[in-house]
Amino acid sequence: MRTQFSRVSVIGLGYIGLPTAAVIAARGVRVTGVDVNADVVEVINRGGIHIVEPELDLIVHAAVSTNMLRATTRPESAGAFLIAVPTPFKEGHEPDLSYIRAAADAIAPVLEKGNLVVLESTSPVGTTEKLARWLADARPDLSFPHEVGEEADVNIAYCPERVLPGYVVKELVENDRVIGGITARCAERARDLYQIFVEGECILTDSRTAELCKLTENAFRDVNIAFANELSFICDRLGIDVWELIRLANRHPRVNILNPGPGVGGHCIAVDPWFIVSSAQKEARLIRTAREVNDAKPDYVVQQVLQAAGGKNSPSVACLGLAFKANIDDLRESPAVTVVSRIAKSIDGRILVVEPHVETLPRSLAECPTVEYVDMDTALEQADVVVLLVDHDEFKELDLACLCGKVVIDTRGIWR
Ligand code: SAJ
Repeated sequence: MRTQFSRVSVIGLGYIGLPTAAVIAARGVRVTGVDVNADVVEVINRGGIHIVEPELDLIVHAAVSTNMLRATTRPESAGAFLIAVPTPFKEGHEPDLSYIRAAADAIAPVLEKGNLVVLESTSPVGTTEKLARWLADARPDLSFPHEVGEEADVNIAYCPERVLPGYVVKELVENDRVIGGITARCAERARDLYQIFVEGECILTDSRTAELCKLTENAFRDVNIAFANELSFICDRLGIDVWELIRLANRHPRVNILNPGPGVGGHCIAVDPWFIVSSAQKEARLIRTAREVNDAKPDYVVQQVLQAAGGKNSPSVACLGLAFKANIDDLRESPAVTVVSRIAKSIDGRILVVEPHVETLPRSLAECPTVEYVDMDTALEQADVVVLLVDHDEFKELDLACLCGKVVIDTRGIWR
């Protein structure tokens, strides 16, 4: 692959950084991956991976064994730096930019004239300009685009990741990318970097628009899921089957309602809309309300379970699924975990958890004395109440005769 970047450095080797590093390396460009976690660095340098994502093990192993990818804890000089570190929120749903700040501090000493720095982390509007200011403060000997425009020694751009967990390797290559430069030249240089591995279209804009674009995509989905969840509340009040309602409404050619569930989980959709709310408090009314509607759903499910279990002495409740969505093992910000832990706090019976995608309970649940990790047969044999929390394929294939005589709460509508 002919490119102006003879070496690319990826800062943060997590769910996005590691696959990106491996895909670039697979195109014949040398990649240095940087992570603060020495254990992660060691696993990768042995050709292994520390996260679960289909196909990732193969491409990382190939990249490391051909010496195209090497991991380290300290940044080294490179032609381009791609930052993919987390941006969680702090108290009061305010964005926490400390990982980006730490990445800036780490790469500043090795920056050189002619470098490109691209931020991929989901970020509130204005973060890329902040990154430029942090780098400029650390390196007064270099010029930066927010000060001198197109003449800058270092180019800086924002290019958000948009990949769906479970399909990362495919979507990294195939999805279109929105690339926002602090100047037009910054965006063009970043496009040259992404064209090494992206087969989708690379569309150029400014950094602030690209930042809001990423947040908008996830807020759009959150608002649409909130609409579906609100319909589930309305239907319960009116004695109507929400799944039947949505199926019928979606027969309209311009209506496409998403699915209600036990709440919205994961580290993206439940977080990113708050970055819009925090920067435009007064204006972002719908986006804030959607977050509140979705966040209210786990407690609503808990109340349904308590009601169902109400008449029984020490009821046993089977909870099917812990992951934040179907067919993955990721429990981060999972509404299913929240529901299970709140049920455990509210009833004195046994809580029988089935999750075919993990081997043990997460610590927060293992600490609850009434929560047990069991297989499906045990759960269905012993439970009085069955709560379906995740639409895993294993649960879809269940013979519904097993549910006979139980009170069933199906939060995903797969057993209708
Ligand atoms: N969910 C519902 N009902 C639905 C769809 C989803 O309750 O109809 C729930 C899921 O069960 C899950 C949550 O929403 O708990 C989020 O799942 P998801 O599949 O909608 O999204 P993520 O978090 O896996 O990935 C999203 C994607 N963004 C969009 O689809 C706009 C992905 O493309 C982004 O790259 C990713 O966020 C990210 O990293 O930002």
